[in-house]
Amino acid sequence: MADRILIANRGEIAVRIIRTCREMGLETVAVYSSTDKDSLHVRLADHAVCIGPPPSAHSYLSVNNLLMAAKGAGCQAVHPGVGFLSENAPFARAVEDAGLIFIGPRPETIALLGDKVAARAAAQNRGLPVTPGSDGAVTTDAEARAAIEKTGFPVIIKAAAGGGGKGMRIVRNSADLDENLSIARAEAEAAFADSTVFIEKFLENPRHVELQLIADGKGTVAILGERDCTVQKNHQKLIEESPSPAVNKDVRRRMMSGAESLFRELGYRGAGTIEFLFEDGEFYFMEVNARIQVEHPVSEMVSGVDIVREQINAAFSGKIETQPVHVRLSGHALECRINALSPGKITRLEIPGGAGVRFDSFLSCGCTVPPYYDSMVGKLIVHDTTRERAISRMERALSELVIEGVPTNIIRQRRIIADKTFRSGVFGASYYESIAKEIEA
Ligand code: MV4
Repeated sequence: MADRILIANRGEIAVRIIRTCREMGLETVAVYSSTDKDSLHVRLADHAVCIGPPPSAHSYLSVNNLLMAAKGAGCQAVHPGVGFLSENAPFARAVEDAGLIFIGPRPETIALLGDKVAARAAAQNRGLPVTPGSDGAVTTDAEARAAIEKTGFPVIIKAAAGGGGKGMRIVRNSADLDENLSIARAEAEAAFADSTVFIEKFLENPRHVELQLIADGKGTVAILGERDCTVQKNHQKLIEESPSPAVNKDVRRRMMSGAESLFRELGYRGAGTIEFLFEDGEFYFMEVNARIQVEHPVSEMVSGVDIVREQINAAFSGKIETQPVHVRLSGHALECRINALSPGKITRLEIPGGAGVRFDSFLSCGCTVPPYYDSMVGKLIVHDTTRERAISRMERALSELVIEGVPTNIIRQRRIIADKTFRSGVFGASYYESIAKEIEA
């Protein structure tokens, strides 16, 4: 009997995972909240189980309901996807305690990397440069001031349990420090039930560059190049590409060497991403995402590796197919995230195609975009030989994409792709903000 995998997620990532499972001859069990009963992931899976009402706290975030579904459907393994419980160490542990395979890093690895203070120390120990800042957690005003003695202003206060921009505060002068520290600690406590924060020198206009790694859990680590995710609005990535237009061979080699060392030391298993800030030719470790990421297709397009397949390989057999020395990256890939600007029913859908074009989505004509979850409805990914050609191909593919019934960000993505600063490749964190007025007009 084929192995059966429960996909503990919804939307485009559930669809993405089901596709690879099907190609690997693995049976799939979808889970859905009542609002998602007609969703594409439910139709594509071999089996489907309702796990509760629409609010995610009672469905996609319910460890108990997910485990009941997995055991009831006779699953051997659980894939958490992205978001929801994908970086939740107690969930990974509960899956393993139920005698199932968790398709992701070991629970201890997730726990360590989820603590941004511990992750920063681990990275520093493996020789990765980190942003100047506090040596560990900061609780008192005096500890904060001691850290800032070394860094100077401006600084950024980040939550140890945070990540992805949640609960961050920029402080530009001494007078504002104490108040911001207490607000940051209160926000961290409210959001993550953990008030631990740390301090970093604030870089004014860095790029966001991250490495995609896959590892077998026993020290074999393959790196599928970098992704540049500098185009962000309110910490939400909008466009990702590989390779980065800003990273040269020397920077890439140094980044990769420290990253490989960190993942080997951790005995990391499965797919993971190391995020860096990059400014003035220097890179600084930011955090590790111990899961597959939304933007993984960009790395799949330049490497030819199926990252979901390698996650499953690592979890099931402790082996990956990719040999680290045989990774060959070719051409340039771009991804535009397609977001619904409000929920509703899709009345018309035209999907782009042709050479080098991929559309990962859960949309179909007549389906609904529910109000309860993430607004991302799809990702348009293109690949071509050079950045210039990938941009032309994205422009063409976006012009073919038609979604009616709900307003989307397609027109905004077309404006960014047409923008001369985007095309120049020379921009930093403040790029989106600087063009937001024209883009959102
Ligand atoms: C920073 C930073 C500047 N200095 N840390 C963290 C979460 C991620 N979403 C963005 N984060 C940042 N951390 C220090 N020490 C600026 C950002 C940042 C950013 C960085 C690169 C590209 C786009 C960005 C958009 C907003 C914030």
